[in-house]
Amino acid sequence: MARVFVYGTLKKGQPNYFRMTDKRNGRAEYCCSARTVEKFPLVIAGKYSIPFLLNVPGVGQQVEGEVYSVDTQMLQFLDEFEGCPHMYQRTSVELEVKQWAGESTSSGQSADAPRRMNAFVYSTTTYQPEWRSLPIYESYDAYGSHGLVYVSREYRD
Ligand code: PCA
Repeated sequence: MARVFVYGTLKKGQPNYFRMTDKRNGRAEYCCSARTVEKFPLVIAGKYSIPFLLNVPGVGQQVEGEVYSVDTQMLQFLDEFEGCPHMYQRTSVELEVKQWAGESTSSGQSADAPRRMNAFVYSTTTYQPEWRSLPIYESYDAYGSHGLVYVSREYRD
């Protein structure tokens, strides 16, 4: 099993979450909510308003997301779905755990549960230079007040 940190359309409530729960793609089990230890610029870019974590550590904000434990089939599916390695590259990132699955907000963190971990993330170094001047977000929401409408793969031309 591998761990994947998702920060964009694959999060719960976001347009591609259903792909994580579709058993034909493999298995994904929710582990925790987390944020990157380092800052990264998270931007919404291009004519399809796609979220990208630009692989420029130290710039932007700590990025919020969710960690899933995935099997090799799901990892392969995600690589293909994310256009890896052309559009995104799968790299490793250090994370601070916010909340473990099944843990209530009031109970706080269990003493023996790790507070930091590494996971794969789909980030990019192959972006257009002008994306560096786009607004940055700490948490992506396809339906947020930015008003940028995410265009699903199926509708792109
Ligand atoms: N899907 C991946 C990368 C960006 C996107 O929309 C994710 O949610 O992490």
